[in-house]
Amino acid sequence: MTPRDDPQSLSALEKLGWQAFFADQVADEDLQETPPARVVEAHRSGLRVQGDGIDQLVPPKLAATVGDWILLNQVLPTSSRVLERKSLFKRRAPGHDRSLQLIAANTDTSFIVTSCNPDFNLARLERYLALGFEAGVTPVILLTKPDLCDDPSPYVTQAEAISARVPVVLLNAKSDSAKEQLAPWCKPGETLVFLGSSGVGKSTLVNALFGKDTAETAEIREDDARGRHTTRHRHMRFLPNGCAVMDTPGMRELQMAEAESGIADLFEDLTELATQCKFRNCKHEGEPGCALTAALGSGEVTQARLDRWSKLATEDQLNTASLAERKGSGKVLQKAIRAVKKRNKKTRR
Ligand SMILES: Nc1nc2c(ncn2[C@@H]2O[C@H](COP(=O)(O)OP(=O)(O)O)[C@@H](O)[C@H]2O)c(=O)[nH]1
Ligand SMILES: [Mg+2]
Ligand SMILES: [Zn+2]
Repeated sequence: MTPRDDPQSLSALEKLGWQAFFADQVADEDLQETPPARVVEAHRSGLRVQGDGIDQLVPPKLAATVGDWILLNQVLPTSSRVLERKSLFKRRAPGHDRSLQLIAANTDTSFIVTSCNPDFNLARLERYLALGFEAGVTPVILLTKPDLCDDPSPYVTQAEAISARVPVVLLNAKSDSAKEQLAPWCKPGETLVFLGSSGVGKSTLVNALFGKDTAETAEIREDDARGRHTTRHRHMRFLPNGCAVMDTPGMRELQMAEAESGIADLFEDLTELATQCKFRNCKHEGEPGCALTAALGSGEVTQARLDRWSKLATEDQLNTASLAERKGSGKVLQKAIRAVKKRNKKTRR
């Protein structure tokens, strides 16, 4: 066992996923005054944070999410400093509120879970993957429930065709081998997140990793009104080897925002082809000299995939612009306030 693999040699903070990336952002004096703590649960009522000898709730005002590292301001917890993130999985919040919703911070691997059944949906999978790439995390597709279908191979083929950069693992979440199959990603000091629709097996996989029922799966709690108990809030638990594991509830709507580079990474080949179109503002709708139209003609690219790409890209542009506008109006407002203050000062003189 190398020291890094020996959980005994990890400090309390390292067991929570503290890495050099975070330590480098903090001066030693600050560590005393405002100790580091990690957000391990997100509820409507606030964020649960844990550190060396710390376990408390911070009111929801703090702009942080599960996985974040903060320097806990013990006098005014909502004024704690959120450390720069290694990675951030975010989406446009559902509903009319066009703001961003932070889902998971500082994860090293994001498992995108989906099942071998008719709920399998390429377009939805691509949304998760694009946001995963945008987050700066390695996405891995986990295909569950192979035991409940006659032939899982068409699902594997489709999943593997999405991107050469995304590994695909076929696994029965309820089997003994699940833990072993995920072991290559369960490293000490690293953080994993399980993402995907409700019912695909995320909590079952978390349970498989822990070897006991730490997460809640749909079948254990029978007292629930509908005989179901599903994950309601995002939370993180720690494996004995010092690997942090995050479980999330299913997200019905996964809207793109600020995900341009993630979409470009996922559709790498199309993005590259688009640079060869004759016109810079080519819409790839049959304009002369369009490299994508040519690729469609040769069968190199399918219309369905091209459509999914342009739908995501357009949605992202619109949502990103509306976010920028919101941010912009904030700045305009601040500028206006400053101008008024300045004027008031002058008139007082
Ligand atoms: N047979 C079989 N059942 C599974 C598998 N994965 C999950 N399930 C079942 O699917 C249901 C939903 O699983 P759960 O982990 O709660 O899904 P979550 O909403 O993604 O957390 C539960 O009844 C699980 O036992 C699998 O690979 N094979
Ligand atoms: Mg769950
Ligand atoms: Zn074109």
